Amino acid sequence: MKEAMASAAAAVNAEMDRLLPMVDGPESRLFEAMRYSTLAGGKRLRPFLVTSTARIFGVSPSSAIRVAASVEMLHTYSLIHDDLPAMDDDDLRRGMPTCHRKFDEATAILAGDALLTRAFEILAEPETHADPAVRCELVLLLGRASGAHGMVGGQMFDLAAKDEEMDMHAVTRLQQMKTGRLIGYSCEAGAVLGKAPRQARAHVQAYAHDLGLAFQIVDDLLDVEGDAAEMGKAAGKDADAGKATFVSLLGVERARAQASMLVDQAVSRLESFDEKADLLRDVAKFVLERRN
Ligand code: GRG
Repeated sequence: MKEAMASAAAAVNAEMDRLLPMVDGPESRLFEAMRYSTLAGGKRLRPFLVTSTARIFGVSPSSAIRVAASVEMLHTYSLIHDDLPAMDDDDLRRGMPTCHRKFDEATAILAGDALLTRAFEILAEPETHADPAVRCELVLLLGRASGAHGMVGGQMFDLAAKDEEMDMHAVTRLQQMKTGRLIGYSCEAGAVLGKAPRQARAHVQAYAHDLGLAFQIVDDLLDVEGDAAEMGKAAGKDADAGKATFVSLLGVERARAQASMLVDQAVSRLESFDEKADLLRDVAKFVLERRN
Protein backbone atom coordinates (compact mmCIF):
# COMPACT_ATOMS: atom_id res chain seq x y z
CA MET A 1 0.00 0.00 0.00
CA LYS A 2 2.82 2.37 0.92
CA GLU A 3 4.40 1.74 -2.48
CA ALA A 4 1.12 2.24 -4.33
CA MET A 5 0.53 5.53 -2.50
CA ALA A 6 4.09 6.71 -3.05
CA SER A 7 3.96 5.98 -6.76
CA ALA A 8 0.54 7.69 -7.12
CA ALA A 9 1.89 10.68 -5.17
CA ALA A 10 4.92 10.92 -7.48
CA ALA A 11 2.63 10.87 -10.52
CA VAL A 12 0.35 13.59 -9.17
CA ASN A 13 3.35 15.70 -8.09
CA ALA A 14 4.77 15.53 -11.62
CA GLU A 15 1.38 16.49 -13.07
CA MET A 16 0.97 19.46 -10.69
CA ASP A 17 4.50 20.57 -11.51
CA ARG A 18 3.52 20.52 -15.20
CA LEU A 19 0.15 22.24 -14.65
CA LEU A 20 1.64 25.02 -12.49
CA PRO A 21 4.67 26.26 -14.46
CA MET A 22 6.69 29.17 -13.07
CA VAL A 23 6.30 32.47 -14.88
CA ASP A 24 8.57 35.49 -14.97
CA GLY A 25 7.42 39.02 -14.29
CA PRO A 26 5.85 40.95 -11.43
CA GLU A 27 3.44 38.08 -10.62
CA SER A 28 6.22 35.47 -10.27
CA ARG A 29 5.99 35.56 -6.44
CA LEU A 30 2.41 34.29 -6.71
CA PHE A 31 3.51 31.27 -8.76
CA GLU A 32 6.35 30.63 -6.34
CA ALA A 33 3.88 30.55 -3.42
CA MET A 34 1.41 28.32 -5.30
CA ARG A 35 4.17 25.85 -6.12
CA TYR A 36 5.68 26.04 -2.62
CA SER A 37 2.47 24.95 -0.92
CA THR A 38 1.27 22.52 -3.56
CA LEU A 39 4.52 20.64 -4.01
CA ALA A 40 5.32 20.66 -0.28
CA GLY A 41 4.26 17.09 0.40
CA GLY A 42 1.17 15.75 2.09
CA LYS A 43 -0.39 12.33 1.81
CA ARG A 44 -2.08 12.99 -1.54
CA LEU A 45 -5.10 11.04 -0.27
CA ARG A 46 -7.68 12.80 -2.44
CA PRO A 47 -5.69 12.29 -5.68
CA PHE A 48 -5.23 8.64 -4.69
CA LEU A 49 -9.00 8.27 -4.30
CA VAL A 50 -9.57 9.81 -7.74
CA THR A 51 -7.11 7.55 -9.55
CA SER A 52 -8.08 4.41 -7.60
CA THR A 53 -11.78 4.89 -8.34
CA ALA A 54 -11.04 5.80 -11.97
CA ARG A 55 -9.14 2.50 -12.29
CA ILE A 56 -12.30 0.52 -11.45
CA PHE A 57 -14.12 2.16 -14.34
CA GLY A 58 -11.34 1.90 -16.93
CA VAL A 59 -10.61 5.63 -17.14
CA SER A 60 -7.51 6.68 -19.07
CA PRO A 61 -4.67 7.50 -16.66
CA SER A 62 -4.06 10.86 -18.40
CA SER A 63 -7.63 11.99 -17.60
CA ALA A 64 -7.59 10.68 -14.04
CA ILE A 65 -4.29 12.32 -13.14
CA ARG A 66 -5.52 15.75 -14.24
CA VAL A 67 -8.60 15.45 -12.04
CA ALA A 68 -6.39 14.17 -9.22
CA ALA A 69 -4.08 17.20 -9.59
CA SER A 70 -7.06 19.54 -9.70
CA VAL A 71 -8.56 18.30 -6.40
CA GLU A 72 -5.17 18.44 -4.67
CA MET A 73 -4.79 22.08 -5.76
CA LEU A 74 -8.20 22.88 -4.31
CA HIS A 75 -7.34 21.03 -1.10
CA THR A 76 -4.05 22.96 -0.86
CA TYR A 77 -5.92 26.26 -1.23
CA SER A 78 -8.12 25.27 1.72
CA LEU A 79 -5.07 24.49 3.85
CA ILE A 80 -3.35 27.80 2.95
CA HIS A 81 -6.45 29.78 3.89
CA ASP A 82 -7.14 27.68 6.99
CA ASP A 83 -3.62 28.47 8.27
CA LEU A 84 -4.04 32.27 7.92
CA PRO A 85 -4.05 34.49 11.03
CA ALA A 86 -7.77 35.20 10.50
CA MET A 87 -8.50 31.45 10.76
CA ASP A 88 -6.29 28.95 12.59
CA ASP A 89 -3.15 31.09 12.61
CA ASP A 90 -0.71 28.21 12.14
CA ASP A 91 3.05 28.41 11.60
CA LEU A 92 3.66 24.89 10.36
CA ARG A 93 2.03 22.82 7.65
CA ARG A 94 3.33 19.60 6.11
CA GLY A 95 6.47 20.09 8.21
CA MET A 96 7.29 23.46 6.64
CA PRO A 97 6.47 27.09 7.38
CA THR A 98 2.89 27.88 6.33
CA CYS A 99 2.45 29.89 3.14
CA HIS A 100 1.84 33.22 4.90
CA ARG A 101 4.88 32.63 7.13
CA LYS A 102 7.15 31.78 4.20
CA PHE A 103 5.82 34.59 2.00
CA ASP A 104 3.32 37.07 3.50
CA GLU A 105 -0.39 37.18 4.19
CA ALA A 106 -1.47 38.88 0.98
CA THR A 107 0.56 36.46 -1.14
CA ALA A 108 -0.89 33.48 0.74
CA ILE A 109 -4.47 34.70 0.17
CA LEU A 110 -3.76 35.17 -3.52
CA ALA A 111 -1.96 31.82 -3.85
CA GLY A 112 -5.02 30.12 -2.36
CA ASP A 113 -7.35 32.04 -4.67
CA ALA A 114 -5.27 31.15 -7.72
CA LEU A 115 -5.08 27.44 -6.81
CA LEU A 116 -8.84 27.32 -6.34
CA THR A 117 -9.39 28.93 -9.72
CA ARG A 118 -6.81 26.77 -11.47
CA ALA A 119 -8.52 23.63 -10.13
CA PHE A 120 -11.74 24.48 -11.98
CA GLU A 121 -9.86 25.64 -15.08
CA ILE A 122 -8.13 22.24 -15.33
CA LEU A 123 -11.46 20.40 -15.11
CA ALA A 124 -12.91 22.52 -17.92
CA GLU A 125 -9.94 22.00 -20.26
CA PRO A 126 -10.60 19.55 -23.14
CA GLU A 127 -7.56 17.42 -22.17
CA THR A 128 -9.43 16.34 -19.02
CA HIS A 129 -12.10 14.41 -20.94
CA ALA A 130 -13.26 14.32 -24.55
CA ASP A 131 -16.92 14.66 -23.52
CA PRO A 132 -17.86 18.23 -22.46
CA ALA A 133 -20.80 16.85 -20.42
CA VAL A 134 -18.36 14.92 -18.24
CA ARG A 135 -16.17 17.99 -17.75
CA CYS A 136 -19.22 20.07 -16.90
CA GLU A 137 -20.40 17.52 -14.33
CA LEU A 138 -16.99 17.49 -12.66
CA VAL A 139 -17.07 21.29 -12.40
CA LEU A 140 -20.58 21.15 -10.92
CA LEU A 141 -19.74 18.43 -8.38
CA LEU A 142 -16.50 20.12 -7.28
CA GLY A 143 -18.34 23.42 -6.86
CA ARG A 144 -20.98 21.75 -4.72
CA ALA A 145 -18.47 19.85 -2.62
CA SER A 146 -16.14 22.77 -1.97
CA GLY A 147 -18.47 25.78 -1.80
CA ALA A 148 -20.93 27.26 0.68
CA HIS A 149 -22.91 24.02 1.00
CA GLY A 150 -19.72 21.98 1.38
CA MET A 151 -16.18 22.71 2.55
CA VAL A 152 -16.40 26.52 2.84
CA GLY A 153 -19.77 26.27 4.59
CA GLY A 154 -18.23 23.70 6.93
CA GLN A 155 -15.39 26.09 7.73
CA MET A 156 -17.92 28.84 8.56
CA PHE A 157 -19.86 26.35 10.72
CA ASP A 158 -16.59 25.51 12.49
CA LEU A 159 -15.80 29.18 13.19
CA ALA A 160 -19.36 29.83 14.39
CA ALA A 161 -19.30 26.74 16.60
CA LYS A 162 -16.28 27.77 18.66
CA ASP A 163 -17.38 28.02 22.29
CA GLU A 164 -20.78 26.48 21.41
CA GLU A 165 -22.10 23.22 22.81
CA MET A 166 -22.30 20.69 20.00
CA ASP A 167 -23.79 17.20 19.98
CA MET A 168 -22.83 14.25 17.76
CA HIS A 169 -25.33 15.25 15.10
CA ALA A 170 -23.85 18.76 14.82
CA VAL A 171 -20.23 17.57 14.83
CA THR A 172 -21.01 14.95 12.19
CA ARG A 173 -22.72 17.51 9.94
CA LEU A 174 -19.89 20.01 10.38
CA GLN A 175 -17.20 17.47 9.53
CA GLN A 176 -19.20 16.02 6.67
CA MET A 177 -19.30 19.50 5.11
CA LYS A 178 -15.77 20.56 5.96
CA THR A 179 -13.87 17.39 5.07
CA GLY A 180 -16.26 14.66 3.96
CA ARG A 181 -17.67 16.37 0.89
CA LEU A 182 -14.28 16.77 -0.81
CA ILE A 183 -13.36 13.18 -0.04
CA GLY A 184 -16.74 12.17 -1.49
CA TYR A 185 -16.08 14.22 -4.62
CA SER A 186 -12.66 12.62 -5.06
CA CYS A 187 -14.23 9.16 -5.23
CA GLU A 188 -17.22 10.20 -7.30
CA ALA A 189 -15.01 12.00 -9.84
CA GLY A 190 -13.42 8.67 -10.86
CA ALA A 191 -16.90 7.23 -11.44
CA VAL A 192 -18.00 10.31 -13.43
CA LEU A 193 -14.90 10.10 -15.64
CA GLY A 194 -15.70 6.44 -16.34
CA LYS A 195 -19.42 7.12 -16.93
CA ALA A 196 -20.18 4.50 -14.28
CA PRO A 197 -23.72 3.09 -14.05
CA ARG A 198 -25.97 4.67 -11.44
CA GLN A 199 -25.82 1.70 -9.06
CA ALA A 200 -22.02 1.51 -9.12
CA ARG A 201 -21.83 5.23 -8.49
CA ALA A 202 -24.12 4.88 -5.46
CA HIS A 203 -21.79 2.20 -4.02
CA VAL A 204 -18.80 4.51 -4.48
CA GLN A 205 -20.69 7.38 -2.82
CA ALA A 206 -21.60 5.20 0.16
CA TYR A 207 -17.98 4.06 0.49
CA ALA A 208 -16.76 7.67 0.38
CA HIS A 209 -19.29 8.79 2.97
CA ASP A 210 -18.09 6.22 5.52
CA LEU A 211 -14.44 6.79 4.65
CA GLY A 212 -14.77 10.57 5.05
CA LEU A 213 -16.22 10.21 8.53
CA ALA A 214 -13.58 7.67 9.56
CA PHE A 215 -10.88 10.02 8.22
CA GLN A 216 -12.16 12.87 10.38
CA ILE A 217 -12.48 10.74 13.52
CA VAL A 218 -8.86 9.64 13.04
CA ASP A 219 -7.91 13.30 12.52
CA ASP A 220 -9.49 14.12 15.87
CA LEU A 221 -7.67 11.19 17.50
CA LEU A 222 -4.36 12.38 16.04
CA ASP A 223 -4.98 15.85 17.41
CA VAL A 224 -5.10 14.26 20.87
CA GLU A 225 -2.57 11.47 20.55
CA GLY A 226 -0.47 12.33 17.51
CA ASP A 227 3.11 13.49 17.40
CA ALA A 228 3.54 17.04 16.03
CA ALA A 229 6.85 16.16 14.35
CA GLU A 230 5.35 13.12 12.62
CA MET A 231 2.26 15.11 11.55
CA GLY A 232 4.21 18.15 10.37
CA LYS A 233 1.73 20.47 12.12
CA ALA A 234 0.75 21.45 15.63
CA ALA A 235 -1.14 18.92 17.79
CA GLY A 236 -3.65 19.54 20.57
CA LYS A 237 -5.25 22.48 18.79
CA ASP A 238 -8.83 21.27 19.20
CA ALA A 239 -8.62 20.90 22.96
CA ASP A 240 -6.79 24.24 23.27
CA ALA A 241 -9.59 25.90 21.30
CA GLY A 242 -12.25 24.13 23.40
CA LYS A 243 -13.72 22.57 20.25
CA ALA A 244 -16.25 19.75 20.36
CA THR A 245 -14.83 16.83 18.36
CA PHE A 246 -15.65 13.15 17.95
CA VAL A 247 -13.05 12.44 20.62
CA SER A 248 -14.33 15.02 23.10
CA LEU A 249 -17.85 13.61 22.67
CA LEU A 250 -17.10 9.88 22.53
CA GLY A 251 -13.77 9.53 24.32
CA VAL A 252 -10.68 7.97 22.74
CA GLU A 253 -11.72 4.31 22.88
CA ARG A 254 -15.22 4.72 21.49
CA ALA A 255 -13.98 7.11 18.81
CA ARG A 256 -11.39 4.55 17.70
CA ALA A 257 -14.03 1.79 17.65
CA GLN A 258 -16.36 4.02 15.63
CA ALA A 259 -13.65 4.77 13.07
CA SER A 260 -12.86 1.07 12.76
CA MET A 261 -16.54 0.20 12.29
CA LEU A 262 -16.87 2.88 9.60
CA VAL A 263 -13.84 1.57 7.73
CA ASP A 264 -15.28 -1.98 7.75
CA GLN A 265 -18.58 -0.59 6.53
CA ALA A 266 -16.83 1.42 3.79
CA VAL A 267 -15.08 -1.73 2.56
CA SER A 268 -18.35 -3.67 2.58
CA ARG A 269 -19.84 -1.06 0.21
CA LEU A 270 -17.40 -2.30 -2.45
CA GLU A 271 -18.65 -5.90 -2.44
CA SER A 272 -19.96 -5.77 -5.98
CA PHE A 273 -16.58 -4.70 -7.41
CA ASP A 274 -13.79 -7.12 -8.35
CA GLU A 275 -10.10 -6.86 -7.48
CA LYS A 276 -9.85 -3.58 -9.39
CA ALA A 277 -11.30 -2.02 -6.20
CA ASP A 278 -8.51 -3.43 -3.99
CA LEU A 279 -6.70 -0.08 -3.80
CA LEU A 280 -9.87 1.49 -2.39
CA ARG A 281 -10.18 -1.38 0.11
CA ASP A 282 -6.55 -0.95 1.17
CA VAL A 283 -6.64 2.83 1.42
CA ALA A 284 -9.58 2.57 3.83
CA LYS A 285 -7.32 0.59 6.17
CA PHE A 286 -4.54 3.12 5.66
CA VAL A 287 -6.91 5.90 6.78
CA LEU A 288 -7.46 4.05 10.04
CA GLU A 289 -3.79 3.44 10.72
CA ARG A 290 -2.33 6.72 9.51
CA ARG A 291 0.03 8.64 11.79
CA ASN A 292 -0.12 11.97 9.97
C1 GRG B 1 -10.37 27.90 4.60
C2 GRG B 1 -12.03 27.61 2.72
C3 GRG B 1 -11.31 27.04 3.85
C4 GRG B 1 -11.54 25.78 4.18
C5 GRG B 1 -10.77 25.08 5.16
C6 GRG B 1 -10.41 21.52 5.00
C7 GRG B 1 -10.36 22.79 5.76
C8 GRG B 1 -11.40 23.78 5.46
C9 GRG B 1 -9.39 23.05 6.65
C10 GRG B 1 -8.30 22.14 6.99
C11 GRG B 1 -8.16 22.10 8.46
C12 GRG B 1 -8.13 20.75 8.97
C13 GRG B 1 -6.91 20.39 9.70
C14 GRG B 1 -9.15 19.93 8.78
C15 GRG B 1 -9.19 18.57 9.30
C16 GRG B 1 -9.08 17.49 8.26
C17 GRG B 1 -8.17 17.84 7.16
C18 GRG B 1 -8.79 18.36 5.94
C19 GRG B 1 -6.87 17.65 7.30
C20 GRG B 1 -5.88 17.94 6.25
O1 GRG B 1 -5.96 17.00 5.21
P1 GRG B 1 -4.87 15.87 5.03
O2 GRG B 1 -4.66 15.14 6.33
O3 GRG B 1 -3.59 16.76 4.73
O4 GRG B 1 -5.24 15.02 3.86
P2 GRG B 1 -2.36 16.48 3.76
O5 GRG B 1 -1.31 17.49 4.20
O6 GRG B 1 -1.89 15.08 3.92
O7 GRG B 1 -2.84 16.78 2.37
